[in-house]
Amino acid sequence: MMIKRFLGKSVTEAMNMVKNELGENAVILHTKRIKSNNIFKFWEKEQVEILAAHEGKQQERPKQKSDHHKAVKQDFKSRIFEADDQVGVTKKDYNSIENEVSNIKDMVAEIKKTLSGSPAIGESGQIAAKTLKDEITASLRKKGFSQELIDKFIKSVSEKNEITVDNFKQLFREYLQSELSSEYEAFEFKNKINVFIGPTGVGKTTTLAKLASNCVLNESKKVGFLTLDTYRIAAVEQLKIYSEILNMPLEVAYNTSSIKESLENLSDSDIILVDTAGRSHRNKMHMKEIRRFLDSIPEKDIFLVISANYNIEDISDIVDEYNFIDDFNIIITKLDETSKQAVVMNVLHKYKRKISHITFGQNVPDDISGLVVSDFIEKVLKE
Ligand SMILES: Nc1nc2c(ncn2[C@@H]2O[C@H](COP(=O)(O)OP(=O)(O)OP(=O)(O)O)[C@@H](O)[C@H]2O)c(=O)[nH]1
Ligand SMILES: [Mg+2]
Repeated sequence: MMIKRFLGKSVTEAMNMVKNELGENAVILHTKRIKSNNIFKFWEKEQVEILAAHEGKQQERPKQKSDHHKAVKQDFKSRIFEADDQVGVTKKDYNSIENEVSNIKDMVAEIKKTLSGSPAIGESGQIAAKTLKDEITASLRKKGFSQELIDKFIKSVSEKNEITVDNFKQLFREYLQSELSSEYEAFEFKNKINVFIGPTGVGKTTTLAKLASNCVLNESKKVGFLTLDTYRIAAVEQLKIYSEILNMPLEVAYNTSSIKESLENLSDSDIILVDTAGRSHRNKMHMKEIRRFLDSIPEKDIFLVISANYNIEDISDIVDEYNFIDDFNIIITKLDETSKQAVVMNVLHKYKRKISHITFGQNVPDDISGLVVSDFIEKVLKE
């Protein structure tokens, strides 16, 4: 018979030592808790001493789990409980030790994941808040959403909900649907006179031709053109071609004082579409001139035409320069030329002004439509 003394920090540890050295069939002779003598280990208040015996050679551990293994394990556990009874450790204590060990294992696994650089996703699917915020920001920026819109979304939503990897897309969808007015009214001209303004080359004349064609072809309206763009020789020619194809009258006003007369010449039209020269919003002289001719046109609706190719900072500069006008619609052109369709949401989110139309190609009259915000949100989120 072989008798040996084992010292462990806990019953589990001491029993593991017994098991490793003497095997599963060792006999526990005596178990007790003892105080540590080492003054440097004063926090280790107690140790567990087990005196165990085994007949014959040290037992070889079974290599694979089997029924035999389970039976031995069961036997082993019941021996521990017997031993524990002697030192005053109950079955409940043993379970709580087991739980604690398993909690520590989980914590270590989570720390390992964090240190290895991958996001620490816990059992609930939650992700470390900062990492998640960065990931959301990166994926929405890629789609073209502005930083301002993303920040407002994260701030407003995280006050009410816990954002997780799984729910963030749905929360973002709900945020856009509630923040961006999604009431759709089919577009119709409310005023007889409609003026199109905006930077150079954004598609003002082309958009005006698309709208005129739709009025003539679909609504059988009488449309007249007035152009104030006499800066480029080709500008009047461009509108003349459309007016001839559509059989519509065209007036050219060379200065502000002739605008009144030109409008009178078009008085029997149902709708008058006024084209203007592209003007830089950064040029004070140009902006003054726009104010002057807008003042000289009576009751009218104004459409600010902006290209989707601009970034939100440029768009902000443009819209801010035109903020002297109380009310204007925005038309966003050239959506076919950008992968960042979210520009439409950025504008709606920032300005709360109506986007009356979007255009997506050079074809007159097909490549234009009204904006159904809710449908557009779905389209952008799917891409
Ligand atoms: N891809 C694309 N091109 C467009 C769109 N709308 C207009 N264009 C093109 O953009 C170019 C400029 O269009 P215009 O209508 O002359 O632009 P504008 O704003 O009147 O230009 P200015 O009068 O010089 O200020 C033309 O080649 C158009 O065919 C669009 O929605 N998509
Ligand atoms: Mg033009």
